[in-house]
Amino acid sequence: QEPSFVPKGENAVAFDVPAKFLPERYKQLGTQLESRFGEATSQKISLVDIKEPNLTNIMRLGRHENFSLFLPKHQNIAAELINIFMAAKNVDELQSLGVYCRDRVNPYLFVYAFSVALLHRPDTQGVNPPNFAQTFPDKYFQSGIFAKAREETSVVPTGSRMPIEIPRDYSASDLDEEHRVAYWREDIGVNLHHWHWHLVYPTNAAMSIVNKDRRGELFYYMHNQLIARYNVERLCNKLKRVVKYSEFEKPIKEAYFPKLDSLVSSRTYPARVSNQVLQNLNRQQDEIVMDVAALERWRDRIFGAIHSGFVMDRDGKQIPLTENEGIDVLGNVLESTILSPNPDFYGNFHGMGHVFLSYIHDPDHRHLENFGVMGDFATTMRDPMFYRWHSYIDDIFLEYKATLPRYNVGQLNYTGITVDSVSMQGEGSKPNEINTFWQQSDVDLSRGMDFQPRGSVFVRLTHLQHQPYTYNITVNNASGSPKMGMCRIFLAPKFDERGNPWLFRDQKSMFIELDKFKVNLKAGKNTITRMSTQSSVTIPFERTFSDLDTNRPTGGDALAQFNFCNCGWPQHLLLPKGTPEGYVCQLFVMVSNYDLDKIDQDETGVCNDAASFCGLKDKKYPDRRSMGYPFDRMPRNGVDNLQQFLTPNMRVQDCIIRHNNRTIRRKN
Ligand code: CUO
Repeated sequence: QEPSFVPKGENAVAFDVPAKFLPERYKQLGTQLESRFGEATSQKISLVDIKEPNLTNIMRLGRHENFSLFLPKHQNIAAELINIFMAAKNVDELQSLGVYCRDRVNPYLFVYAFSVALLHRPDTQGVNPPNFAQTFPDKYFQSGIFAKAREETSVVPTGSRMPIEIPRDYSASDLDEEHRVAYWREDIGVNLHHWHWHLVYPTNAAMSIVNKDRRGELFYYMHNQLIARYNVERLCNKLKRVVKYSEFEKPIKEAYFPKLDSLVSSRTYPARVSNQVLQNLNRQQDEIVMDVAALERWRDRIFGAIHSGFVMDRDGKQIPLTENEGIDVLGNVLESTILSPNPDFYGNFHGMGHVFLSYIHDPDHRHLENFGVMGDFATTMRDPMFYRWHSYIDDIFLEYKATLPRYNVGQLNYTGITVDSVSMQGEGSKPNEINTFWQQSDVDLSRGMDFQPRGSVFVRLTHLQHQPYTYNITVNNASGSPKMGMCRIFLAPKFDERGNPWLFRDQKSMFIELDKFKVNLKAGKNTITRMSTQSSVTIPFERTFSDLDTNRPTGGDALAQFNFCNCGWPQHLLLPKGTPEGYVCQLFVMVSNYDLDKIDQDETGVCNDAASFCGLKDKKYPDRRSMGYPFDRMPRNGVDNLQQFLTPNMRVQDCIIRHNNRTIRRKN
């Protein structure tokens, strides 16, 4: 009799696993495993026979190690496993390969590589794996809750179980001023978005997977927006903008104690105490032997490329950094990806920065410690150092952007089109005044807790939320004929940390994108209304939180491409927190000439709701302009402030974001 493995859950489905698929240890246990796992099975899936893949290199990463996509060793292993899954001739073979590998290779690695394959194989479009935060809750929730969850599931029957509440302040206290924005850094939606973005845009895999339209530029822009959003959030919490981390010999004052345990490696994510200094790395086991000086060398060469206007490829040929495509090249150089024209010369600046910071507590492995949260895409945004490091990355991109020609009035204006008024209207609120508050939502943990009694167990977490609102925009089209425009909505604080109005050159880096959409303008007056939930930056609230098992769309085109669909900023953080007294922002709306913006392609399809940050699946980025337009460049001569920047097709409106410090429970 052949044994079966059963995924968890009451209506479990089991694979009928041929004996030769089983790892050696389990082969001996055959029928005993059947009785251990087989009892709740309601359906069995048989598997086709396959030629066993060679996993020798892949298994150099142990089953119980942590997995980091920043480490070149792990990247190469992941690329190899992705290739194995991509090469499967059909879905049946892929399924067999999945079962075969699942019990041999590292679980994080497996889920990553399998997800990338599902996302990129033409025959698995519409497959919907479970929410990553449910598969690996240890990367998203503080470690203390798992013992409680075990207790709850062991003692209390399903139906009577109470959600386990995660307090808002668990990773530090207010003695640490950086903790004021921990609610944002540790938000589940923020960290899920970041994980999914890097899943959609890997640095190392087959060329056909990595080489997506403008992916280097999107690396710049998406992370540029993360920094802008973090800075606005800091200002709302009376913190100054984040200070870039560029002096590698200086102690790092920001400490971080993540309070996360890896359930796979049974280790705590190491902490970083205050005043650590970057050290040379000598970790043989991770195949990382590198001096801090390498980072400095790469940095200097990248600045050299920016100022000379070209990068040099492997053969010494100059690749000019052109006005439109230069940022894309630079993005791939800096990140760095296999698209970098010369990885030996420009190195792996961004990725190795993550690695150096993630090993700062044990640079030569003498304590046998693993990497900290900075070494993992799923956790790195929790750490204050993520923002200091990415501010530096952003600064390098902005240094490059400052070399580009500035937009003249003709490149900004849309002749004949005037934006007459704009406003934000929350339900039951005064115009241009939006409220934020705390909300509690529940997430089911049970999928990520193997070998436990069955049934759901929920955690209840508290996150920021804003009231839904609508933009009302009136536009006059004096051209005499119908026109099409691209409506671009941004928001920035009205004042700097000192309460002074901004210089445009500083404020432009504080504008966060809220939405971007096409508008049809008839001749004469037009009124545009758009809901906050329609934002091109965010995914719907439900997609961050719900158990996708019970909410998955069904049938044909409605089937969501999960991994892609879950790339997107969380709707509940579309707006910054604001302040109790009312934080003054400037809402900016521009209607640009669609003839110059449009990409000729069919844009219908699923998962196109967060295109600003994530692009469109298998399509071109749906906006021809430089990402961040019109704020991506230095202003033309004579423009010192936002008012001077405006052309008739733009409009600014003051608005207030008011934080109400009460907590509301979301109904499930
Ligand atoms: Cu997203 Cu540094 O790129 O983490």
